[in-house]
Amino acid sequence: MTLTDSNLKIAVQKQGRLTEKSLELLEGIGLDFDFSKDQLFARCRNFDLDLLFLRDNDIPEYVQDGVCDLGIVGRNMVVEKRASVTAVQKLGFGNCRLAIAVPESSKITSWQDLEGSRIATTYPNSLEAFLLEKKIKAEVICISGSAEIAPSLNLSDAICDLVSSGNTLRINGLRELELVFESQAVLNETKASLPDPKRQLINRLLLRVSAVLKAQRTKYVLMNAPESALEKIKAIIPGLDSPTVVPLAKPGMIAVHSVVDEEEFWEVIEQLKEVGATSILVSPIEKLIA
Ligand code: PRT
Repeated sequence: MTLTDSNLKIAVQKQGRLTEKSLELLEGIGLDFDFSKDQLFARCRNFDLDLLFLRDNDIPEYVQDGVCDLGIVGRNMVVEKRASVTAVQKLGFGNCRLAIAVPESSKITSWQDLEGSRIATTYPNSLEAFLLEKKIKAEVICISGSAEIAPSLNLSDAICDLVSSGNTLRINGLRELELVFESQAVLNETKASLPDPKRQLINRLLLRVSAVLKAQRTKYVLMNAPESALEKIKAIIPGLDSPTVVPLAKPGMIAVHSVVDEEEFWEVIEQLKEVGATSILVSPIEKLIA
């Protein structure tokens, strides 16, 4: 099997923290692949698309150079590689932050104290940009992994690394000092010019991605309420355009169907109960196409 030029090419991490969720997303938008563990690319059975499995630090450049049309990778990698790509969609997984940390016992208590210090990192470009912005002169020590060990080996006074739960810092006796930036997995598009058929394929794909992500962020809500409460309910949940309202067999009662954002879900439910909604039924949404 070989790659087809006219097919859309999308890169995902071959093996790592972003792989499973990236493949889940692609399956969630209806793409059907057949591949084995060691394959470097896979042909999609029901869309003109090839999936490329790459190291995550190679993906930003592949997308920048147009070798791949799209790529799923952490924002941290795009920033570090200074890749010129278009971030088309934040994907809501792979959440982490690039942060500076120091040993618990360190006299360094704020970023200003980093002046003259040695900072070990696998993110030299991002760290240098941070130091430049803060006008701090510090020695950047590039290492290829396990930055957390550097202070105990007296290789550095601080580290700059990705943090998610903070457990690795704690286990290694480090405390977080300063946020450099937040990151999550992002769908990136090449800035290279693309022929019209490929552009159309991208648009079709993006519509599907946004439908799945919107559905993940929302819940379908169905409730009974007195007809007199309708205006108040409408004010609480504006819905997609407006809620669906169905009269019930009991006079003066209605059923209202709508969509509620996951983030404000509990506040909305509490407010609905206050204005008289009962039998509130909540279900997940598979896809939401506005
Ligand atoms: O082999 P390849 O080059 O493809 O991948 P990799 O091994 O370099 O990367 P991988 O799979 O570890 O991470 C891929 C991406 O996941 C990163 O580029 C981030 O976008 C994202 N991500 C999210 C993370 C983390 N969370 C994370 N916690 N990447 C790494 N970590 C490491 C961090 O470096 C530190 O060592 O986890 C440790 C800290 O975790 P906590 O939970 O203890 O704070």
